[in-house]
Amino acid sequence: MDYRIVFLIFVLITFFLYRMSSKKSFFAGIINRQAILSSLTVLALIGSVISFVVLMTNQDPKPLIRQAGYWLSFQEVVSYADAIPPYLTDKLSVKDVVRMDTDGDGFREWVVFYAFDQQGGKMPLQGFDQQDGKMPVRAVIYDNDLGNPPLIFPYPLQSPNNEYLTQGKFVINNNEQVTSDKNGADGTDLPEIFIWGYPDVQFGLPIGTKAVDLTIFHVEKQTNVNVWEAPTNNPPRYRSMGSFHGDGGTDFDATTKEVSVIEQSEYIRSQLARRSVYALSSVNNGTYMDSTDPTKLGRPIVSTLDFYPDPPDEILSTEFPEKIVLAFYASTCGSTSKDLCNRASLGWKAVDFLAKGQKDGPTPKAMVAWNERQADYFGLPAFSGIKNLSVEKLRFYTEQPDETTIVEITFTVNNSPTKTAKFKLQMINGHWKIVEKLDLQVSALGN
Ligand SMILES: [Ca+2]
Ligand SMILES: [Ca+2]
Ligand SMILES: [Ca+2]
Repeated sequence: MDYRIVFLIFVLITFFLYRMSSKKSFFAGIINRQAILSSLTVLALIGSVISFVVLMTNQDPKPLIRQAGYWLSFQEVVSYADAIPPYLTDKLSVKDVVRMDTDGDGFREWVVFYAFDQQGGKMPLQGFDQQDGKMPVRAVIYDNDLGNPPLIFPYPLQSPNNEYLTQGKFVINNNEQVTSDKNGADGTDLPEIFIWGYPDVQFGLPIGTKAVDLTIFHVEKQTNVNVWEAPTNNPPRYRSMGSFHGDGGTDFDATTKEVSVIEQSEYIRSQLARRSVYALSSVNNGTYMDSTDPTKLGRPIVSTLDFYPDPPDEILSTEFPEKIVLAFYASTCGSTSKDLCNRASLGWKAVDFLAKGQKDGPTPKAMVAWNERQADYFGLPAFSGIKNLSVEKLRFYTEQPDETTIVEITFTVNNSPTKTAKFKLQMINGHWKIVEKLDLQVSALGN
């Protein structure tokens, strides 16, 4: 919940009621109109103050509300926070309890999110965030559909590598179908469970915030046909299908069922990022995991360095030489695809990224290769119609005083083995241009 919106609503109501109570004709004829409006104004004002305090201290009020409900019920409702035994309270706290029908039987299970303290320090007040909000979070679904009388039984939402699901803020939903099967109570196709993590979000969750973590769970069909029997979690009731982490964002495509992951940290200076796309693998039980090691993600169908979020409008004027090299290779693509060739539609011309040379001077070697159609000079099979272009690595060297620099690119194209090429670039009339290919051993430019 975004408490900024709650605060705004309370402030607006307060002002509205205050205005109303000062108008003579409003609610005419109602006895004690003034008294009613004044009480409402005071309530709205209290709401404004409380939501303001919540905003200022970045505390989640829901644990307090739950605790109040627990005491008001004479402690007869189940409180997951109070159910933690004393010897665990230092290490564990309840972050949230979500009521949600996770298995399609019409009953809303309890999804309890626990924060773990790994440092061994004292846990903050039950459910309250620490100031940086970064605590490993795990989740457990408590269900009541087996046993006589019913047992409230925990089914953990275990990530494939038994790691925590995220740190900090999270969202759970089951709005998406990843696999189609008959795993529901009466043979229906249950949607999968998504847990999105937002480790760096402090206040609520502003609309449009990109999730950093995503773990997807498949609900296994209830194998215990005798509802009187005690439940077990072997095999796991909720099986993880994939766990993704990308500091630049993690996204699920509802049409293709592909998950794309953006990793930004390596190339943050030039707004480049590694974009990886993971597809469901039919070999490994219809998950995203590796067929031989189910604790690891399978190989992505695409993994390339790319402009992030988009290339600059004036690509030729970029101040980052590595972007020029990346754009040169992208400009040789034939048609748009999910790899670096997703930039094919931009209409870049390969020759524009090459140095022309001085009038009457020698033609730079890269331009000679272009003129003589020697695509091989760049490690390319041709200068156009390239397919499956993925860039594994870009290395850039410090710029020299004479406005030259080196960029090294490691890439694959048309599914051929990985190649590495190193280029000298020069700033000419405010534009970085590729001058010539260098020996791979060269690590500095001479004069
Ligand atoms: Ca249910
Ligand atoms: Ca159930
Ligand atoms: Ca499904």
